[in-house]
Amino acid sequence: MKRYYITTPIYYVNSVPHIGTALTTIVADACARYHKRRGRPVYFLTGTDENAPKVHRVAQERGVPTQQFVDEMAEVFERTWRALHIEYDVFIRTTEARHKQVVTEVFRRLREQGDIYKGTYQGWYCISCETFFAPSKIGESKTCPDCGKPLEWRDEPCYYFRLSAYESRLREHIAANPHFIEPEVRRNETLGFIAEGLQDVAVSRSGADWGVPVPDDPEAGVVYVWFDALLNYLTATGWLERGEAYLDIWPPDLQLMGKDILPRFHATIWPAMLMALGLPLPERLYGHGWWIVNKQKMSKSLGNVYAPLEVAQALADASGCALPYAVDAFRYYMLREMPTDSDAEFSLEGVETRYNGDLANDLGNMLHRTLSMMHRYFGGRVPEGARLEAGLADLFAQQAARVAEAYEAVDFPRGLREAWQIIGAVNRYYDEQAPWALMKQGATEHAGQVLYAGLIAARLLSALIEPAMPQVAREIARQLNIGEVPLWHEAQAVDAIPAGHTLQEPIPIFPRLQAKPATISGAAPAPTAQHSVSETPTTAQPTAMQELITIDEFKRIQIRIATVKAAEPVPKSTKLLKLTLDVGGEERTIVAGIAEDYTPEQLVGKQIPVLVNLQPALIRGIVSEGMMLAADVDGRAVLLHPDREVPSGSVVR
Ligand code: ME8
Repeated sequence: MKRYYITTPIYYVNSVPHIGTALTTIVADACARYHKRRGRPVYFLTGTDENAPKVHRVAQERGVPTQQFVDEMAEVFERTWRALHIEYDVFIRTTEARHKQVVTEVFRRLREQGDIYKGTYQGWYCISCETFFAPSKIGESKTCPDCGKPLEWRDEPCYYFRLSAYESRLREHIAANPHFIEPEVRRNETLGFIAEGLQDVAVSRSGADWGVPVPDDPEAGVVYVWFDALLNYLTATGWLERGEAYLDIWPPDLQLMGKDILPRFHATIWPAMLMALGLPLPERLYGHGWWIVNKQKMSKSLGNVYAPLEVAQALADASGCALPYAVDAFRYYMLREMPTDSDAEFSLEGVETRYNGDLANDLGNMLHRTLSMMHRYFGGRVPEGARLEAGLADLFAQQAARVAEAYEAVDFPRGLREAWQIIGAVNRYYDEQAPWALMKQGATEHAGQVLYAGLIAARLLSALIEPAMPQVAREIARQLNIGEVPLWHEAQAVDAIPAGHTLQEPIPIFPRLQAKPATISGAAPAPTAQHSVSETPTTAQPTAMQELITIDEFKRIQIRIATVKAAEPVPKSTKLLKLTLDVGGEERTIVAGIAEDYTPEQLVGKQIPVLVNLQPALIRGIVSEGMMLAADVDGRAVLLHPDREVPSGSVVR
């Protein structure tokens, strides 16, 4: 059976992994895991692009032999991907002998059949993008049309690949295969690129001494790095040494990359090379958008490049979450906020908001309250007669189908949103049915039935979220005591946890972030809370469990005395006031619904209790960082004051 073949680009090793390369790799890993969970054999390839002139140049600048440099850097990539729970089947390196053999063989074949021919190259080259540009694309400034850096003039004998000969076949293929290039915006970009007319591509560089030598012509230098790099996808299937057997992997089913390397390289040169070789083309090329930071492109000079493991570690430190689960939380953020058609803003505040909202409040809380009540009321054993209500069973099945549909389309934001509908449904069900009240009334069997919904939902979710959060999925399965995370179709069974089944003690997977928002930002760029907070429904607090809490639970609530420094009405609202508070020397903004009971003047200078560790919420465009507490008298707010003036920031306990 042919394996479902998924690839990421191979990354240049002159810089370390960042949230951009992590995005493509995590999306690929999530796709690979999803298809495996569906029971399909998968072949997942990633690796490093090591023959580029810029890689050689950086090694030289650092005074390290280039081979040693690429060895060390490839190791950094492999270590990082493993730490991010990336489960690739093959890690390819373009300095491997087997790859160089493939490049040599392809070059020879295409030259023999006339698709590669010798000429001279006169023109401009961008070493940063490793790209030759036609004179028509370059203005007076002689800077790269893609990255803006200065171009180098080249005047050298050179081999060309006859790309122009494939223009009409490429157009036809794209027209006949609507899923060949996704999302649609990339397809249009590619068609636009082809419409400008395809020129033959220079595929050798003379005078270079790092890379794959042009076969049988030592004077010609080395093979152009993109011609070399694209062939990695073929090398990894064993095309050269496995005879027809390589067809158990080839062609790629899904090639993932960022939008910058799709139209010209992956959707034009690459398929044309395969057409020239007479090989089947990839089924689908998917180009995601870019992360931007503070509305700007990430770049070393701006100092806004984030390292994925540092983000995960900071999240673990700030929350007390175990590192593997913080890594999964980072993966969740990457997929939930993934830029698909357009670019998306990456921010640490966004990571925190998703963590506290979707993971601690929603998923973590649902699992924890289900298992806690199961232990409290039923000694941790599934009671007799528990079964899932038909309405919920239908909803779970429908949501699982929607998640699958979205994952197939590489639309993880949608897939995860659909999965979270299940959590919302269970939390609402608990609130409506109030199993704690049922227990008090002696309706034990009914209470068991209600809680069974949480167990079945958690089991199903372990499978649905596994592509995004593999370690968390495993931990859910462990706490449910069901062994392995179920396969996709097994996960749909609504009676899979039998009466008498023993559950493990609940252990919170995602402790709520205790410190105030933006704790993990540290040395990070200026906050961009606006974007990330607005994506989240205003503090979607989980439906509170109407039952007694422990002293430890109470200790997690931080209330402090704040002094109101300024107060003003919120535009277009009759109920809201924006308060600027001093909390022990720290300034905070909160939005309070007391405009009908107090004027701004009555509030300034007052000391009031404020819940300070509440997840921030975006209210009428204002980020509210806490909640003032007041007595509720028939729906009217009545202020609470300390008995005498106290230092601002005093703890209330
Ligand atoms: O291009 N947001 O390698 P590369 C999202 N070696 N994705 C980003 C990004 C950002 N801010 N910055 C970079 C190469 N990327 C070649 C590939 S394949 C035969 C050869 C993505 O190390 C970018 O779009 O420059 C691309 O998919 C990947 O990181 C490239 O990394």
